[in-house]
Amino acid sequence: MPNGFGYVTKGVGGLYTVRLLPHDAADIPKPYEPQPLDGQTVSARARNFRRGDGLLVGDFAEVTYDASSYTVRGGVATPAPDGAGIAIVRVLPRRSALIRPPMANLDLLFVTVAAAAPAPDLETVDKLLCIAVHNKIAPVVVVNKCDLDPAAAERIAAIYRAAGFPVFCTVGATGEGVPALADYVAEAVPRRLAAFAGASGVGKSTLLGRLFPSLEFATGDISRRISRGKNTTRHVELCPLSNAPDSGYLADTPGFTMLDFDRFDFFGLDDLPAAFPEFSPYIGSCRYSDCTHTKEDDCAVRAAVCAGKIPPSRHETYCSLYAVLKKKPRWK
Ligand SMILES: Nc1nc2c(ncn2[C@@H]2O[C@H](COP(=O)(O)OP(=O)(O)O)[C@@H](O)[C@H]2O)c(=O)[nH]1
Ligand SMILES: [Mg+2]
Ligand SMILES: [Zn+2]
Repeated sequence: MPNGFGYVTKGVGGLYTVRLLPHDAADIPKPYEPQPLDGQTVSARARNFRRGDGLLVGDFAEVTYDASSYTVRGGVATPAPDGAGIAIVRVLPRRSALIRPPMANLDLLFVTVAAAAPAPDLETVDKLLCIAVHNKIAPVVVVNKCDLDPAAAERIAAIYRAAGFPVFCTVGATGEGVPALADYVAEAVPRRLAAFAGASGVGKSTLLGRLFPSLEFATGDISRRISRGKNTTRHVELCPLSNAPDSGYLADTPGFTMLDFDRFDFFGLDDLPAAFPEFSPYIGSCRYSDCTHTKEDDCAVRAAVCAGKIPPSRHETYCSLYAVLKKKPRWK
């Protein structure tokens, strides 16, 4: 049976979209013979997955199909639009897998926050950054809507610069600051998977639209103009940056507030200190070897906070996550 390999770019109601690589793409496991649908984007259903083995957008998958699943005209094969006869039969090992946003193989996460409207929620920013760091996904901070409160934008940017993250300040609405972000994306995203995440309304879709005018991202803006209800991002969808087989992918994600460490197993208590990279120079220099870095005397992390080397808001998030994770049953 013909087969093919590619990234799952979308999955809605059990129907997945897979962008099959051309037969000569480096990422296809060898040996591999050219197949009719190589290089095409197909709809497919998942088959033979054990229950609970959910597929994620970003998974690198193998599909198989039979001759009834495509039509040939003028030597070009066109896949069935409803995915009939095309099945995802295997997922290749993941580089990473996230619950929020629900994606596999992410390499970069652009954590987006607005200077105002919605009011900046730094705990959510910190949680997303922790999840990225823990999963070895390169974190980037984007402070958008800088026009609405330039002073707040500068305060937020200073916190994350001090913590050692790359930070970009933008105005999605006018494009201010977007070229520097575009340069970073052009440098970092090819051959990789990246996503924009952050609370609803911070301007993720607007920024993506600025970065890639040819791609379509649903923004809050458009909905009002065409006035047919809310037109916001509902699903994670990977957008290829070009038609090249080694093109990178960028995903818009729905805004979410469900970064509940109590409910979800993002990581355990033992993993918490390492999820704050700016703590690392101090860990090991505390008075007590089992220091929790929350309230002990002679804690080198707390001393660094007092000395202005670690932003206080970062340590506050650490302490609140510590309290939540401590109450959970031990991470297996
Ligand atoms: N003032 C201002 N408004 C913005 C900016 N960026 C986006 N917006 C607006 O904020 C609203 C939400 O944007 P959207 O991209 O849908 O946010 P998302 O939910 O994060 O994808 C829209 O009405 C945008 O026009 C900005 O930099 N400044
Ligand atoms: Mg959106
Ligand atoms: Zn300590």
